[in-house]
Amino acid sequence: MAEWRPDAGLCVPVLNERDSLPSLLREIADALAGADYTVCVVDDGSTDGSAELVRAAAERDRRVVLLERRTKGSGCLRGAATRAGLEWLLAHTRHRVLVDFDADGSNLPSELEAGIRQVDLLGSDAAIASKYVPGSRVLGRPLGRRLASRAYNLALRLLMEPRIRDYSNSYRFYSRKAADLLLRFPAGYESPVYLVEMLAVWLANGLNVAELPTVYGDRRGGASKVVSLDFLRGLAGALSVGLAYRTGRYRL
Ligand SMILES: Nc1nc2c(ncn2[C@@H]2O[C@H](COP(=O)(O)OP(=O)(O)O)[C@@H](O)[C@H]2O)c(=O)[nH]1
Ligand SMILES: [Mg+2]
Repeated sequence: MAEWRPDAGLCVPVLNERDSLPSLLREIADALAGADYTVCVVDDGSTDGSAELVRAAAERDRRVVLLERRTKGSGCLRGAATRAGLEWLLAHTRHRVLVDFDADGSNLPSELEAGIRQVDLLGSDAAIASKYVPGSRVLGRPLGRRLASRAYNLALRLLMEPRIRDYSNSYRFYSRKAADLLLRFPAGYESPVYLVEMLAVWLANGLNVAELPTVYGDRRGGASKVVSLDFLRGLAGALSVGLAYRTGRYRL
């Protein structure tokens, strides 16, 4: 039998990440040397030259693709950006596994292969790089943010499925089947609440979701786009997704 090669489409939402993008693209290429992959970067009008940087990378390397969205409004639109990237990857590639990956240095490219393998070879429909399973570590995150994340996840475990420990990490791996299922639901939240909705769709429809240990570092540079007001809005949104989950709204 031929040796297994990772095969994945990575979707990377980007807003002003010029400082981390060059090393990130290099580290992804190193981690996936020998793999069949595409990195789809979705930029929402960065003003720091991120899009130009990715465009130049795409000219050198056909595995890198830049999607530029003309967005209106303010706040974090990362849910919509991720969905746009996912639609592009499903329409333009045949990758067997899709990966959501942040550009700020929080997600380690060295974990890509294990996540892709979990879905492609080990039978999970989706795998979350989970901050809260044995073996995981969270580095350099301020205490307030850690506590907020713990409380947020505890509330969601109580409302949805207690066995899922991390509803908020966006570093995720999933099959085309899981991706297709997401697209059968209208886009809901644009903010990070979309992360909870993705899980609501998968869990409500009996998909098999695994959690893998991860080392989560806080962003390496630049500013988070999530501010306190976003957090409160996010909490309200997540709780309403949790309640809708309980009433069966996400079941097909
Ligand atoms: N395309 C796009 N990307 C975004 C937007 N907001 C955040 N991002 C990207 O999404 C990823 C995670 O954002 P971040 O601010 O680190 O959120 P946090 O990890 O929850 O603090 C990073 O790669 C950001 O550049 C947005 O409105 N549009
Ligand atoms: Mg981040």
